[in-house]
Amino acid sequence: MEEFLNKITTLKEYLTGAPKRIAVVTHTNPDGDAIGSSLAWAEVLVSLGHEVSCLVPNRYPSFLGWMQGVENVVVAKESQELAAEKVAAAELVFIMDLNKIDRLDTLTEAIEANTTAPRILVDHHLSPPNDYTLQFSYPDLCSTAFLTYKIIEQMVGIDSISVSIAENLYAGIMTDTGNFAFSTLTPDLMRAVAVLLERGLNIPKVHTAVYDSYTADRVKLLGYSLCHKMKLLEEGRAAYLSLSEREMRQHNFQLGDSEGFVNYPLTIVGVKISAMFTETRKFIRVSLRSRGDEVDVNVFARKYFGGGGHKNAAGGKSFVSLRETIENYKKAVAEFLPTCDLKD
Ligand SMILES: [Mn+2]
Repeated sequence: MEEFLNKITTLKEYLTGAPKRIAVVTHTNPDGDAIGSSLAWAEVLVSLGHEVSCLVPNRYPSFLGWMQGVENVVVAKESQELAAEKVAAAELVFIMDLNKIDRLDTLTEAIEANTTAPRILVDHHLSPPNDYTLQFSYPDLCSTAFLTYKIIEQMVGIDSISVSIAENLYAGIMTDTGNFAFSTLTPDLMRAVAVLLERGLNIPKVHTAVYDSYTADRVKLLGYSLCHKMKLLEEGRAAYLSLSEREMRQHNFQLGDSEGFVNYPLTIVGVKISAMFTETRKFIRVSLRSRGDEVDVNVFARKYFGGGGHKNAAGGKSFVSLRETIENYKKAVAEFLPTCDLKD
């Protein structure tokens, strides 16, 4: 706690005095936590008088389109020049919900070219590289949105939380915890949610906006995936789903449509690890999920798919075909599960 407060003091020093141009950057394929924490933090910075731009490497999914401020987010893939300009002009850069800036596509170059702006990390992923000017790295926290809440609480106080800040933070917490179903759910987190409610959060509104906003194509793709593409392995202890580019095209796939599919196999009794493989033009995207302490998919992702993440949610990439990727997964779970302390 003392260490945290010392960091807040340093952060305050960066943010007092003359207004600054600030870039708030978050990860590729931005999710609810990435966008929610970025927008909430940006709103705080604006309220302190700063000029703030939120940047993402590629477009956020449409189920986040309701968030206040999201229309101003600069999508580097679509507005490359503007994004480069904003990063180049920044006097301070916040890196939200990721720890390695080499995973930001075209934004990586822009950030590295800006050698004068201090870089401040706000993140909950494991093993940050330790090369930030100031580093808020708390892998024990469920989400970057919760970490952002804690920073706001200490830096400017909870009275400065507006309805939109409350909603955006809640959306991040809700999505990163699977709607409070997994991850580190602490009394502290619930107290923070209570404060967000006091500040005007409407939980059903955010829940509906995020979870009941799918297209018919997306719901049909889920049905297709579960019915035809879900396979069980290792006597029902492991599962996977896969979607080829052709199958996604047939279902008018939109970015973000397969979000969350990987969680479904974990609703089957006995399944300890679930994987989802989606084919892109350049590689196979690998998403991994587990529940509880038995199977650490962060370790699994690092070992077999050159990726990482959290204990119960991780990801990686595979540069062989979809079929070979699935074969590799089968071998990997056969090798990995016996090393885990499985309770049944
Ligand atoms: Mn997150």
